Amino acid sequence: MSTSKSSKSIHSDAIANREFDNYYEIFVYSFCDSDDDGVGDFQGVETKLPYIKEMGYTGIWLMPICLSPSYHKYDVQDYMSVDPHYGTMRDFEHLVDEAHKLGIKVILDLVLNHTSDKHRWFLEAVKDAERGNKQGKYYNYYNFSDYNEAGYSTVGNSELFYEAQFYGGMPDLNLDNPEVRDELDKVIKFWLSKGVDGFRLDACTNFYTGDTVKSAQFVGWVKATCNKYKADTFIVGESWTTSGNIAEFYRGGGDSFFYFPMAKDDGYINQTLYADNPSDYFYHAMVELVDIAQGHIPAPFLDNHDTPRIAGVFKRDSAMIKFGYGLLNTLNGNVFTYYGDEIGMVSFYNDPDKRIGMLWDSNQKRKIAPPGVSKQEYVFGGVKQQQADANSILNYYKACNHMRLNYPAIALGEQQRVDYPDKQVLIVQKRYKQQEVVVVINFATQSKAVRWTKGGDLVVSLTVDGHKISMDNGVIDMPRNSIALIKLK
Ligand SMILES: [Ca+2]
Ligand SMILES: [Ca+2]
Repeated sequence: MSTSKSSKSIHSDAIANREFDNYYEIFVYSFCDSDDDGVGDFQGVETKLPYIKEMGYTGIWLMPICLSPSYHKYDVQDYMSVDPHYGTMRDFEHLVDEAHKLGIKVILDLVLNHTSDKHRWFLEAVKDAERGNKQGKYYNYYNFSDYNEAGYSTVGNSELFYEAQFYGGMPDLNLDNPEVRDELDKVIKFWLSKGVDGFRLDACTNFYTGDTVKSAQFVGWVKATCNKYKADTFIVGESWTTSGNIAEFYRGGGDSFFYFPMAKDDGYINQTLYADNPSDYFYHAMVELVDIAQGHIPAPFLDNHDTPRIAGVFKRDSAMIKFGYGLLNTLNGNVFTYYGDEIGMVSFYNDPDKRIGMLWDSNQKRKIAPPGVSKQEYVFGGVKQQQADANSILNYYKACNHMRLNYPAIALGEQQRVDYPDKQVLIVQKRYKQQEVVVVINFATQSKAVRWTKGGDLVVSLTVDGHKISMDNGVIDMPRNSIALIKLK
């Protein structure tokens, strides 16, 4: 891996003016443990902000931080608190302030579809239900039924049922109830007043299960609510569904939705590596991503805390891991990266395995392990070791992130394919404002001499094995699985 221009400097002007972000998803529990009690915390994240900035991430998404009976905290017990395992509210506010000083935005995971069954509202609702008080205030915060329907659970030993699409410990809120909307309005206002820059909305397809239009409108309501309290918030929805449904979500008024068809083993990026005609296949994905977003912000990614880690999908092959991330970073929009992927962390069988401790140093004695971990293994070494290796996965990730920051046309530009008579080579021109760049991709596992007669400067070379890209006399000499960025103007 090498870059022909220094990728070290992110110009502060560029941060102030940037219209897109490189987001980094953090599970606070497993990221960095400042007091060595076995659980990561806000102060731990704060100590790693300079690392996050240096890597070229300009925003962090914190998985849920509110008081919760679970380790993952997707079942909220009190929306206006922080879980004491992670620290105090003061610690959180300090983290947000320090992030902002470094030009890093902070968005929070907001779980509005359901609460914990330990939430006060649900405890009161169950009392109402058991008394048969169907007019009760809290009874109507949830969706009770006399019939056991799909996605419903039983109240105690009664013959009453409540909607819980995930499991009984996560009762779905009645989002049609104006009183519930008022409560959630207060929650949104509360966190925006703490300085956060937006939210990742959990479980968007379940807001109104089976009704994408209503679910999308609810996301639009969240965005409108944010607008009441703060300008320039960013809302990204978990839309684990088809491209058609994601298009429907974009019509509801949210800013951005995760593009699941790009991610995972069956997603476009991994499938590109096996396609007969990778250039056609991948260009189709580049265009579809933008078309589906309909002028809003695409949100491509490879994996997250719910999916197998991408290093395993790419068969623990460092060349494939690098190239896959390189392809991701040629796409428009706000790219999301799951913590630990930059060192090639792998996952195994269950959810906790996908959320193990970040490895800061191969020699660190204590490795964070969330409850229920079945297997914990680190294949490519820790951050410290990979920082020292110019050809590490980490340094490739860093080069990709800085490429996006230095050339906004990649994230924001209009795309146009340049014809080329080799299906293993894709050439795409991207134009944004005064900037014009050309992305050249060699999908082949052997080197290619690519004809290029339109000139420009070779400004970024992303290679997987330490070989360099060169451009001379109308030919770009591209090693296997390499990506070149040429700046026209
Ligand atoms: Ca701790
Ligand atoms: Ca729901």
